[in-house]
Amino acid sequence: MKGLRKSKAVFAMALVLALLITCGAFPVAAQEGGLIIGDANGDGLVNVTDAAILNLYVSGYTNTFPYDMADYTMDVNDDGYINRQDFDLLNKFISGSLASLPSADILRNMPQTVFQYSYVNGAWGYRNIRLSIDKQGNIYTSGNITPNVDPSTIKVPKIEIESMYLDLYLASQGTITNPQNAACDMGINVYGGNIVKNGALQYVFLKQYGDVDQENMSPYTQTLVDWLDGYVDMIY
Ligand SMILES: [Ca+2]
Ligand SMILES: [Ca+2]
Repeated sequence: MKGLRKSKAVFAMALVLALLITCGAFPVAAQEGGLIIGDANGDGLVNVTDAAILNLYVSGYTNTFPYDMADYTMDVNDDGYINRQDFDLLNKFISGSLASLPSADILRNMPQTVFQYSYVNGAWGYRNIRLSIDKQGNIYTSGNITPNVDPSTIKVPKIEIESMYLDLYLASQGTITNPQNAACDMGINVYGGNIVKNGALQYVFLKQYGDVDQENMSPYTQTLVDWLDGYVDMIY
C-alpha cells in the first residue's frame, strides 16, 4: 500500500455534504471541469511548468503538489504510483512525441454507465433498489423502495466521477475473495462498476455484503464503496 496514491473521495463527499448542510439544497454541477491529466498546478494547462513540478516530486525534493487533485492528474499512466515513468511520459507528451497520456485515454473511453449499486431482499416480501451513476454524473434509481430524495436533483461533479473511475480502473486488478455465507434475511448489497479496458466493456466487482459477503481485495475498493454509499445514503 505504501507509495500508492491517495484518494480524494472522502474530501469530495465531505464537500457535497457540507454544501447540503449549509445551503439546504443540492449542489448542481459544483465543479464543471474534469481532471486534466498532466496538470500538476491546477492552472488547466499541461506544459513544462508541470514537468518541472513533477521532476521535483519524483526526485524527492518535495512530497506535495500545488494542486489537490494532482494525486490523480500526475499518475499519467494510472498504475497507482507517481514516479519516473510518469515523468518520462509527460515529457514525451509535452514535446509532441506522444499524442495523448494513458490516463487521459482511459477517461476518454469511459463507458456510459459507470457505477452501480443494488440491494435485493426476498425475506418478508421482495424489496429491491438499483442505483447507477453515468459518466455525465446523473444518478438513476429503480426498484420498489421509494427514494427519500429525487435522484434527478443531484449531479455528481465530473471531477469526482473521473477520479473515482481511475480508482475503479485500478480496482479491476484486485483479486476477489470467495463468497461467504454471513447472515439470513438481511438481503444482499452489491457495489461495482464498468470500465472499458483494451476496447472491451468489463464489469468490476467491488463488494457485496448482507446474507453473503464477498470482496475485491484491491486497496481502492473501500474508498469506492464508501463514496458510492455516500450517494446511496443521500437518496435513501
Ligand atoms: Ca499546469
Ligand atoms: Ca504512474
